[in-house]
Amino acid sequence: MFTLPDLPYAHDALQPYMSRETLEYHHDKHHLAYVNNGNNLLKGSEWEGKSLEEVVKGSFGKNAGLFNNAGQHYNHMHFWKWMKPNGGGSIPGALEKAIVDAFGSVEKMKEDFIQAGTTQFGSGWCWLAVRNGKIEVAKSANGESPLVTGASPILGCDVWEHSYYIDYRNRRPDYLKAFVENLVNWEYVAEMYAAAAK
Ligand code: MN3
Repeated sequence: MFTLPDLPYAHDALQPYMSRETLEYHHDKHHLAYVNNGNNLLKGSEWEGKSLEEVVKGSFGKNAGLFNNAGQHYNHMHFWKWMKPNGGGSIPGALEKAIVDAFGSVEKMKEDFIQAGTTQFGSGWCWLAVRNGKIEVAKSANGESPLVTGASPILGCDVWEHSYYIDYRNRRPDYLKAFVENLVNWEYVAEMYAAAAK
């Protein structure tokens, strides 16, 4: 069964970059709907009792309703932890080195990440993911993630309008810039990198 995790900070803790109102809708209503719909669709399916990652990978291309909700549950479970108050800032050493190896510089990685989020047409996500030990930028539609292309997500930004329209209206690039510069919890990204690069 899927359950809605508490936010790891107060609803107003990410202001002014992400408002209390956005988190009240996004976490308390949107994420809850993915959890409830996912549980209803999981019941009696061949994926009942499997881990969330197994449900996401297994249902992709086979059960669109379950995949959409399980995929979004997986994405949002991490999304809350990929942010923190006073985020952005310095990147832990081993992760920073891997980023520089892959992109040439941290600045280039940020540029490519923001570009991916800006050019994702319609709803979706932009990503940093590890594939064969190397970090890459990706984008995906709707509830998809690098999990379904055989890579391991280590950072994702939700570019569905529900994630930014209250605070940024149509200015998605400004939202992405604020996410990268002021919200990312790089310690959590480094944890996921360490697990994925093993
Ligand atoms: Mn969302």
